[in-house]
Amino acid sequence: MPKTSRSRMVIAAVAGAMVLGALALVNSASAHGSIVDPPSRNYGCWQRWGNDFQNPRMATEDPMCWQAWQHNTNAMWNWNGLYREGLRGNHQGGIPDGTLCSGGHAEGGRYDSLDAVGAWRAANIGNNFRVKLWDQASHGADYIRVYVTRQGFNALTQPLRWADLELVGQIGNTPANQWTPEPAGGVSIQVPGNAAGRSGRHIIYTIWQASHSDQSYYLCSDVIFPGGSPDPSPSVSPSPSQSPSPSPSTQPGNCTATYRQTGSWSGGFQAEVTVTAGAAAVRGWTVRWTYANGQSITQIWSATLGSNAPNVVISNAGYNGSLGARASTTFGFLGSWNGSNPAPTLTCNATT
Ligand SMILES: [Cu+2]
Repeated sequence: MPKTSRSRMVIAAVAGAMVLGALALVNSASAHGSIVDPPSRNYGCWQRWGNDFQNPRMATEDPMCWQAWQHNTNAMWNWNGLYREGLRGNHQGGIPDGTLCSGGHAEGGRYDSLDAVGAWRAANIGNNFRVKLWDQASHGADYIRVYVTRQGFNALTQPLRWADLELVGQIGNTPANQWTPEPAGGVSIQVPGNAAGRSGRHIIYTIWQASHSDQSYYLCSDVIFPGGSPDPSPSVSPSPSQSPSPSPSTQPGNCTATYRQTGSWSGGFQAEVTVTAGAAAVRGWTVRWTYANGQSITQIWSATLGSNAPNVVISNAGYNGSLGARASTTFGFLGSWNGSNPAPTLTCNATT
């Protein structure tokens, strides 16, 4: 054999060993799990958009997934890695209210976008249901606890707190060899839950205490139980008032707007504005503010961006301009920032 060809083979063999080594690393780093049915927030975003995560349609069709992808793509690529270590079962102590879906800023905040409050895609399920946990690494469980938000909790507007959760199902120590083998690797188990008395949109919160070490997973799945009122959406919103109004008047004071930052990370942030009608019903609204520190809006949902920073002008979307007296609606957006990011002062003008 000529010398050159032999050295190529040696090089190829070394390169092959390096690739195998790298693959082993990738596998051990990613071999964990999540709730896949009804899907956890990031597993669902990965399932729906993993092959198409830069598609701008996601911003309007699936805005909560969009903000998650914008925040950190690794929250989706590593959908199986949302865990904490060493909490010794003190889940409430380690995870502040409002951060339950990120496991209390697990992995340095990689999953913080999952705490964002809003219209996550939700699965329709019955009051007697099962959650399916896919455990790619065959850890098994010391226990799995399944909680559901109490009836009356509003997942569209309220951050998730421990006090909102009620235990509806659990299993104890269950070694992986008692679970069901999965064709794609690892094992799965289904845990039954009974959420009697629930209707409409809720969050299922699953805590999986894995068995191989003190490793606990915190998984939010959005669901809709039978009955209850549907989410507000373009197709079910009332059409604008038909009352004749030859010259619509736009006056300050017909509405108010409040600004709330719901997440922040290096270079980016998420915020939410609540628009509330005054003593009279309104047919449309416009919110204005000035960003004084270089902030800019990058994506918006449930409203129309008329003018971007520094002099921001935002109007209602087609379906949320009509508000009854003192009724509210919200819109959300993603922005960029550098240096400082104080809340601006808002003005709201409504068309009556
Ligand atoms: Cu693991």
